[in-house]
Amino acid sequence: MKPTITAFERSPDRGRGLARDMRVRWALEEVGQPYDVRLVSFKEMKESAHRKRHPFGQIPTYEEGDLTLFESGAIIFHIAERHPGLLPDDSNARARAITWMFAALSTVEPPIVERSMAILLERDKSWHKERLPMLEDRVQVRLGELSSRLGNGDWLDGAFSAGDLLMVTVLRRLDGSGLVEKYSNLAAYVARGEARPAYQRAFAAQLAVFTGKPPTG
Ligand SMILES: N[C@@H](CCC(=O)N[C@@H](CS)C(=O)NCC(=O)O)C(=O)O
Repeated sequence: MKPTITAFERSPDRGRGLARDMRVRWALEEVGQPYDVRLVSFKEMKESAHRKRHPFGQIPTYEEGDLTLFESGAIIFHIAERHPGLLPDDSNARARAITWMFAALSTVEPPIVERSMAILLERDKSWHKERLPMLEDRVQVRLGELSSRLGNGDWLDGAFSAGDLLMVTVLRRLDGSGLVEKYSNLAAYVARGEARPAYQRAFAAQLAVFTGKPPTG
């Protein structure tokens, strides 16, 4: 059954692929599953029809027959469980890949989001300039640790997995900050993810929403 996901009708990132529907699109492209997209405005996201899909009035959501899911990590786990290609068959390798999914969402993403939110919402506060270096330090600590673990590897643990998919999308949220570029292996890791044909298709599809023109290529 063809799933339907939700995405911003007009993404605040202007098509840079930083919104979390991008990770769901990418996962669906990796496993070759076609999907439909329901675009929602900020107003619609907070209305009861959408809150039935997503209790917190956010995107992305995922509908497939009777099943409705929210939380990008849970959606990607669901996709990875039902299709080959995003989680290894070996049970220990699979458990480690799932661990990287959690690491991306619960250890690496929070300080990155906190920094972005501070820049977005607290720029005019008198204490912003004092707080920002502390938030950036927290991000740098995580990036340094991740960089050490990745070393010369192409991916975090053997073959590309849903853990890498989430980690790359999380690191992409630092786009334009120059922070990832301080770690050449992390910058190469993100570029490796972005070079995947499935990523390219997903990126083109979300960009087409913003430009109003069909994806090319
Ligand atoms: N933990 C959630 C976060 C969802 C989230 O923050 N979505 C953003 C878009 S990337 C959103 O809908 N923001 C609008 C809002 O919160 O009002 C997930 O991973 O799906």
